Amino acid sequence: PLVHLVGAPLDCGKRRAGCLMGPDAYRTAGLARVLEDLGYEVTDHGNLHAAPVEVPDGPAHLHALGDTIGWTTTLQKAAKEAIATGFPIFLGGDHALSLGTATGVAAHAKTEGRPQFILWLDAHADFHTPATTESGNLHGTPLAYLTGQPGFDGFPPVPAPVPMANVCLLGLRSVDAAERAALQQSEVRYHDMRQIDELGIAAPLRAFLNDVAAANGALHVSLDVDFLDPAVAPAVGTTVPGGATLREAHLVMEILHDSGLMTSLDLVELNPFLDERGRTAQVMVDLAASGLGRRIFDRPTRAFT
Ligand code: DIR
Ligand code: MN
Ligand code: MN
Ligand code: MN
Repeated sequence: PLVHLVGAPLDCGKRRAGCLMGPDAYRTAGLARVLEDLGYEVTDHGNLHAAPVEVPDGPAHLHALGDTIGWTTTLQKAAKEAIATGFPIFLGGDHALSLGTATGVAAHAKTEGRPQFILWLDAHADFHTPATTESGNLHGTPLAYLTGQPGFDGFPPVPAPVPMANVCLLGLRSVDAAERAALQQSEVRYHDMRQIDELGIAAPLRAFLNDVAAANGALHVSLDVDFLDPAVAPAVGTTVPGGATLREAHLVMEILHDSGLMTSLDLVELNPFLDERGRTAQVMVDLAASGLGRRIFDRPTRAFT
């Protein structure tokens, strides 16, 4: 099987700089070698750049609108191409990356007659529209865009909007008022950390994956560094305490691999400028490895009864 590594050093989705170094941090942490050791053929496509766009006169509160539109154009096309021949891993870059990657892979799924599903692993809901965002940071908007919400003037049209019911958020613990209201009125599934504390992380994930399998869906997974607790993943500008443990995150990725359903993956929001001796980059590489089949043992050992 073929894995495409697509470097997307975009840093336009929020104000704090540093995510532009993300793709090279993943390379330095050995992502390609780890995947080759798992038996994949790996092609590293290097780092892409934003398509030049005329900077639209958007609302003044939106940060780096033109740059974000340019990246969305580039990544939508790159994602469509990459997923046609293999398993793409998009190396971010901040979460504005998914404006392009998720809509690109969804366009491909549509050509195959398969419904697209989205698993969003994040402390945040990223469900703002340009009209509701208070920060003006467009990394907080990809889920609204990819589900076809209005207000994204100047962005490329969404070729295949993902139905709200096909979206699952896991790990929430920082949701703005407008997002909270919109989510509660929508068919999006969302599981906050409190629910994960009570149910464990496997149960809601398995329920979602059952629906993906029943629909013969394609599954795009978007992994934000801040899904993890800052104690294990400090290299992100928007740390929120009380996140997933290292084992909860690995379990998610291991279950995803067992399911055979994941068709594409974003690794986003890593800010190497904030890291400690590369440990967050290493954690993200290890999680990708679990998602692509790294195992402690090849078969389960006998359970305690
Ligand atoms: C906040 C933070 N909800 C915003 N969002 C994200 O600016 O809209 N932080 N995605 O990582
Ligand atoms: Mn395909
Ligand atoms: Mn995010
Ligand atoms: Mn986040």
